[in-house]
Amino acid sequence: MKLFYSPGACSMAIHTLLEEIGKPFELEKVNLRNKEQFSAAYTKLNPKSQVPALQRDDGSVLTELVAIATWLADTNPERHLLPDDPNDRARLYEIMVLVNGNMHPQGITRIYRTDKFTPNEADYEAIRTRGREIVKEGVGILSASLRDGPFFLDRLTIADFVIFYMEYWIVFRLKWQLPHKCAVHYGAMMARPSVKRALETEGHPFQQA
Ligand SMILES: N[C@@H](CCC(=O)N[C@@H](CS)C(=O)NCC(=O)O)C(=O)O
Repeated sequence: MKLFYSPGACSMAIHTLLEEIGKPFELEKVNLRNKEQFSAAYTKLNPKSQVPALQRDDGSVLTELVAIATWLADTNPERHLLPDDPNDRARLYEIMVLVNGNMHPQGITRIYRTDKFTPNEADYEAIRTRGREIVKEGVGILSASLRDGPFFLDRLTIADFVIFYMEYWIVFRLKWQLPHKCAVHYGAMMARPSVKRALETEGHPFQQA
């Protein structure tokens, strides 16, 4: 199994999850700054030109981090990373979609990849302001959705790895203070050996900036 990732990108959710599962995997870096996601070799693998992408042992490639996380949880049932209870499952997808389907593509992307929203540089500041508002609204919902802690449900699940990458960006990219419940969640994730290993491998992205 091989994870195509970029240091500090949302692929961090899958990288940390693979470390948590603890089975062997390979890593291949796709340097987004150098536009390697658009190379012929990579687009053949993932026509969306994005990370993460997971190449499985049969050669097939899975994209979309929520789908990859779900597949990893389902194929490693002994780790109990996905609940059976329909209500818990629904809540899990509700929060993962908030983070990965709204805060990231509508908020963070507006702030850091403003060019995706307009060709007109004069509009950049207004778009970035709206991006910050979207992330802020999302953090409010996320914080209200967390229990007293430390995890999203009463035990570690795939949602925690998805929430974590957003918290990491809020801390090290936006340099905002996390609300209390998010800070507790973030602290618990940062303390996990799996997360430490993944961050070490990725070179602690954004932490020196
Ligand atoms: N919907 C995709 C989004 C992945 C995504 O946006 N990845 C970003 C990095 S955080 C990327 O590869 N960006 C490269 C680009 O847009 O050029 C997922 O959930 O996996």
